[in-house]
Amino acid sequence: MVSFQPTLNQFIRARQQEYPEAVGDFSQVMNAIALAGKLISREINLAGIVDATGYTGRMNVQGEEVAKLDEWANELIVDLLGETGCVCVMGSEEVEGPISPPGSASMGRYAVLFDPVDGSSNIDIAAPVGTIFSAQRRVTESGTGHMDDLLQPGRNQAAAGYILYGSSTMFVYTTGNGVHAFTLDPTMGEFHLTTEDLKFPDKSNIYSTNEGNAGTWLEPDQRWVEWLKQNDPATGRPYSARYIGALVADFHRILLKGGIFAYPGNTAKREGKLRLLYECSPLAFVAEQAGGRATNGLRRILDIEPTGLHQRTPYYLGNASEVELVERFHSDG
Ligand code: FBP
Repeated sequence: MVSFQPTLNQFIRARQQEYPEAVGDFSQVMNAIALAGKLISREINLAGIVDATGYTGRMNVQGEEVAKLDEWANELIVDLLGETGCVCVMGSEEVEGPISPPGSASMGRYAVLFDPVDGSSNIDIAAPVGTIFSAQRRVTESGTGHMDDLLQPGRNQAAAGYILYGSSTMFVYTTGNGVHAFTLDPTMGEFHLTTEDLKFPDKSNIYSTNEGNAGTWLEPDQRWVEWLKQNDPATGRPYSARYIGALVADFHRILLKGGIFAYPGNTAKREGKLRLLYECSPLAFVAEQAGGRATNGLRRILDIEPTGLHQRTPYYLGNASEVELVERFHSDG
């Protein structure tokens, strides 16, 4: 038997035995997301050639300029998920309201949330970007899906993960049974397993945050970041600062090298910038499955009851010890 690393499809099929009730919908949803990832990876690599850089001139529901690739990738993911017939409703960073797949395709069992191109301001400088996704079983009985199927606390996620478009294209996901990472072989067009059951390393003195905002942060965050920078080798300080400006890429480094990513709130925007449902919850699920932790400074991200599709939250995730440290700064007030 010729040995090679199993493909994503083979790995999901092999693990399907863990779910006796499985009928194949889940693997169809994951395969649609993986296919979207391969196509987006190619488009990003050729961005300057295929005129995929720059902006559409439109603003999205977040009040942000829409990059051409944001729009293209959003439509691609909606189409591919819609075609599976397994998805009853979708929520995207790029679209104000719930997205219903056409016709009977909207009767599916899964509700899917996604950020088509995370960190899209990095596209034009050829720096890493990502796609973030989260799938949960519907809560409404039948028929076309509904906002209620999307507005579920993160602990209800059936699967979550991201695709990183960096020096290589990675697919990282969890279904609540560990975190598994795959690398795209563009010559074969296949994601191959590279790490099974990924765990945060123990060592962790890297912090990743836009410290340029520190002047408007709330006092506990200002004290926390000053503490990280003091010179005290006994406690591994000063920490090293690393920031790419794309959540997926900054999180992937923290997952492999250890440390903490933070996007605090500030005096003007106490809720911060990052979106709970399609940025923070999915990566929080991955972080917890890798032995880490994710909070808003006071509360577990996966226990926050969502009230709006595009709601934001202060965000801290990484090694459990590092997140607990920043929580102590917040609870000391
Ligand atoms: P989008 O690009 O999907 O809107 O994501 C938001 C984001 O770019 C994150 O990826 C990143 O962590 C953060 O915003 C960067 O914000 P800032 O430029 O304020 O540091």
